[in-house]
Amino acid sequence: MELKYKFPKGFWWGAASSAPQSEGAAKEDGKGKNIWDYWHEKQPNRFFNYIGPEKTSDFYHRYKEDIDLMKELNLNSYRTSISWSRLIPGGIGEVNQKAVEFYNNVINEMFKEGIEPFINLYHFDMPFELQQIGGWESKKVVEAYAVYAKNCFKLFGDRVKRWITFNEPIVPVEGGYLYNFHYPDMVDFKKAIQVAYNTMVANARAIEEFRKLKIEDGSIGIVLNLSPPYPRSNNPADLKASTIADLFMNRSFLDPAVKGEYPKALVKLIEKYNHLPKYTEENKIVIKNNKVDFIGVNYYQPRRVKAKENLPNPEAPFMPHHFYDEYIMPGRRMNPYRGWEIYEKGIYDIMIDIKENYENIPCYISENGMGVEGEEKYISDGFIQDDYRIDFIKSHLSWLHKSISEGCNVKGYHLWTFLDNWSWQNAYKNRYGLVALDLETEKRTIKKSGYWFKELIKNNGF
Ligand code: BGP
Repeated sequence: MELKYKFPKGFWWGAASSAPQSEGAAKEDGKGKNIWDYWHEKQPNRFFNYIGPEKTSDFYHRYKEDIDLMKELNLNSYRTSISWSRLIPGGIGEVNQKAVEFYNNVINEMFKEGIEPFINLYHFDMPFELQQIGGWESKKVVEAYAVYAKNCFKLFGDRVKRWITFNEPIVPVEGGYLYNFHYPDMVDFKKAIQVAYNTMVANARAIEEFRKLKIEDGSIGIVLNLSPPYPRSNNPADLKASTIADLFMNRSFLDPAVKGEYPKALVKLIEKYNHLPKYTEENKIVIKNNKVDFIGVNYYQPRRVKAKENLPNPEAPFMPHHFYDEYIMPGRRMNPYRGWEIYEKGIYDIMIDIKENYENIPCYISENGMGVEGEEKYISDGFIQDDYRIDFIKSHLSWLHKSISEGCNVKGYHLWTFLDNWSWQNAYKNRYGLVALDLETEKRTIKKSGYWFKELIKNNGF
């Protein structure tokens, strides 16, 4: 068969998920509470149809069945995370042996089936006790994370070679401290900046511990949700708005992770408004000396911006949106269920940026996907005919392919996600999987996209 898009040999084809979104068993075998367990207990109304993280798709008990299915779909790699509150209930102290047994079983089973595990240490799931002492605002939590990370490397690093410190570290900052979609549900720019900074100190501390252990063939990276900002026009005011959005939303994590320092323009801007975080010389040095080996890029939607239309209310809480407005481009194509624009070229623009401005550091697409509500209506012949998802993947892959042909150092593509999973406040509203989950029976059924993905991997292209 003549393929239009052939990918490099050894390309990582797989999918991503996370512990809190798939494991369930939130109260079993000694697992401690994390902020999601707590928030759902206190305010179940914040979650779509009141569904919380206690059940989800039950990977804790069904991991064998799921890994079998991954193999059936030819996945050669898969990212999930370790739940900090499962491994170390309370976040500090003794390691929970039941959790060690579970993660060992998962990792061994994946290797047995020829699927390489990519293990992420933190996917939005702060142990509740640590949130009570300030979460990422607290230096003590940063150190507890470094200890937790070291434990993970020691326990599983003999087999796991690809480690990730954080998934989308900007999201808990936005969700928890600015825009009300994660616990602790605060609106406080100063805290947001401190949390963002401390997360990057924690990232560097974990990398420092990782390097000390000299794990053979091991590499460690970070997963960032990036999008080049697209200004409404070339008007200088729109361009300025776009540059500032870029500093806040992309460079704020990309630069310290890859270059070991923050962009000067960002520091200057935050300083001007008197919001610099507390830091020590030691923090600066640890960030400088501990850079990532690779970047995972999560890409779902572009960010379009324009100059502010109205002066911000001087009494309203300070926000990054003090400097720019979101721009709703006429004629944009939308995924109406998630409310996200679909713009495939974004994936290419990000890769070119990494190539040109970040020394072409190895990277891969660590998430990309399409969440759709009410997919049952597309069932025919007993399974979901999700041609829209196949089209979505194809069109993104074609732009990714173009970036590779222009020399970008792209190692793989992981779809969000393998099996319909629990999505934070949206719970099971939008389904992203290659495999459908029946919430009542827990039955798994491969969708048309799953069969297509299987062929894609088999052919290493389409
Ligand atoms: C990313 C997260 C994932 C996943 C995905 C889909 O930001 O890393 O955890 O949830 O987005 O988004 P959502 O679940 O909000 O629809």
